[in-house]
Amino acid sequence: MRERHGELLRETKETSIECAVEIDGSGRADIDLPLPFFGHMLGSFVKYSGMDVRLNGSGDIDVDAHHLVEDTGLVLGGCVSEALGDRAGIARFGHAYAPLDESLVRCVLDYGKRPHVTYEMDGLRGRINDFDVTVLQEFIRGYAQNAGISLHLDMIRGENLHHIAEAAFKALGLATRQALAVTGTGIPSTKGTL
Ligand SMILES: [Mn+2]
Repeated sequence: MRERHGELLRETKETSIECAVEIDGSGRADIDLPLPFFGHMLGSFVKYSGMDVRLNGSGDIDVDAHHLVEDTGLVLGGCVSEALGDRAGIARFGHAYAPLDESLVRCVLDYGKRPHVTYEMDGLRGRINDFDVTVLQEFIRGYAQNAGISLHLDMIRGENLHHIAEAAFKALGLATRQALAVTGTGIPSTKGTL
């Protein structure tokens, strides 16, 4: 099988992000971001996705975390899309429930190049240290947009913000691992193209 590898460098006046992805990895995350909680969440996603991801990012976090979190999603999603090429042979669909103690989140997705996000995470509001966890939605949107996925993320229940967020990123990783598994040879679409 072709090596499924993607890399991107994106520099704007707001952020600078460099990223490399191996889809067929071992869940190794080498992440350097000035947002420790967000880095921890990305590490969870990567771990359960089975991909290897190296990502270095910096940006105008003195404004707020919004730009860097959103742009990290765009760049990581772009790397994954590049790595997947024409997406021949992938399972395409994936779904997972991830519990973390009292919290439970469900992720259902389709890597079929139809970007869409339904984000029903109403309990994920507040701050962890100085980090506003509502901004995690910007990562999800950016990632879905550039990875080309239709994504439904639903919080079933939860109390602790750290647990809710981490359950969401684990569910995204688990569902991604399923969807990107190579299970066939052809383009997984009745249209014959994605
Ligand atoms: Mn944790």
